[in-house]
Amino acid sequence: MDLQFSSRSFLAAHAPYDKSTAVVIGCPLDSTSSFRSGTRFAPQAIRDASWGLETYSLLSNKDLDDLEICDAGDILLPQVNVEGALELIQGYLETVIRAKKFPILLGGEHLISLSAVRALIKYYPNLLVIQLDAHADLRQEYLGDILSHATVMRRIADILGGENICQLGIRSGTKEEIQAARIMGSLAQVPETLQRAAGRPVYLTVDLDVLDPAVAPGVGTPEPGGLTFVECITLISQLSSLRVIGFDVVELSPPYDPTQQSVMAAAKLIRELILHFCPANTLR
Ligand SMILES: [Mn+2]
Repeated sequence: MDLQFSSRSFLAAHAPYDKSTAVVIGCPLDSTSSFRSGTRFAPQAIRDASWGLETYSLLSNKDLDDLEICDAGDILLPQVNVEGALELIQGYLETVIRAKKFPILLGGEHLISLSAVRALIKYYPNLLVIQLDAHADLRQEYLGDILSHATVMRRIADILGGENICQLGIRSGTKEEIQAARIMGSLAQVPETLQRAAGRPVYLTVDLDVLDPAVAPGVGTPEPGGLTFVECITLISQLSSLRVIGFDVVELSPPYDPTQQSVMAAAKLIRELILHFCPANTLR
């Protein structure tokens, strides 16, 4: 008899670290949420919900069981010392990158993407970031903080230059943010994104609020007028030719959705992102 047990890991992510080609890392940072907190509960909620899915995807005709994924668990983070938490996440990520493993970050609030970029830029100087999000996140500062989920893409632009960011799905921002985005040229459509990202290492950050609140109401800052689930998957599959070297999914806030449809959407989105972008057996 083939004994099978569920676990607290993400679906099918049961490879030992040493043998894995991809690593799931929970980053439950939940410090600067301005409207609705609760993202610290997201990584484990996503893992638990993922067991409601199949490892095989009809959408991509691929199976998680064919990949060597390790779920490393959640990083123990300080919640008040934001810069300290960001440095900690960066350190973990650098270890994973040096081991040539594909990082899969489960947020947490959007600020964790800054740690990812700070780590990746050391190894991929030609890095381009693609952001799927309702919000531009380009404020210079928010409520007196320069480090915030509302400023994260501005901090990333400070590192990479705004021309190395492609923002998709944006439907909210201040006049100043949108002006800044236009000057940087970061607001992009898919064809332009493909052109700019061709041949370059790409980090993909997916804020779950890019989905419509009817699909995913359990997020920190829901914004009406978003993508359907199918539209979001279609968008991701249009990016599948790109050399994505890691991704995060952020801003899920499970306490705001007792129906759990938001966490199921997040888990399925992550399954598809893994199947689209994780290397099969060879490390890259
Ligand atoms: Mn965001």
